Amino acid sequence: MMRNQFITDAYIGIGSNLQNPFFQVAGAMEQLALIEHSELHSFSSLYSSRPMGPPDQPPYVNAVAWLKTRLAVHPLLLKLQAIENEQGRTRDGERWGPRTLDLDILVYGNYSLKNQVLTVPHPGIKSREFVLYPLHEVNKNLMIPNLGAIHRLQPRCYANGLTRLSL
Ligand code: ROI
Repeated sequence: MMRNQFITDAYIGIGSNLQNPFFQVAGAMEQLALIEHSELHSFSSLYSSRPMGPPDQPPYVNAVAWLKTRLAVHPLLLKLQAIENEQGRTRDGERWGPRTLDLDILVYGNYSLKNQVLTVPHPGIKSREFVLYPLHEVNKNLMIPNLGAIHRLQPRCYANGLTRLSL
């Protein structure tokens, strides 16, 4: 397994709108806590959000996890995809269609990368309230490579009915 000598702060976006999304997101948190060479530092509240993409799909539950990891970015991506698959993710649906579990690497340290399999920081961050609000909740001091300070980005993004779910 490719490993890093150093510990990197990685922020993972979690989304689900099928098969009890609340349960899917909670299950994902448990699995994230088990990723090797990594530690789940903290996680945001769960949020209910309006679907981005085709509107004829159920609302989403979204959250963000903050991991401290020694995994390099690609091995980390493989771990996330394994968790998605384990929780019944299928990839045959329409573009931006409903999904049981989506795990995205939002930010990986101060690293910036773009290739066919992966773009980091995640290209959608800037315009997505369901990413920016939970990200701001977990780390108000976060600096996002190429985009800037979370505390400037979050208030500029329309909340679009995003609601924090209390446990
Ligand atoms: N919409 C919301 N609200 N939350 C998501 O996590 C989400 N994920 C997606 C698309 C289909 C773009 N829409 C979403 O992948």
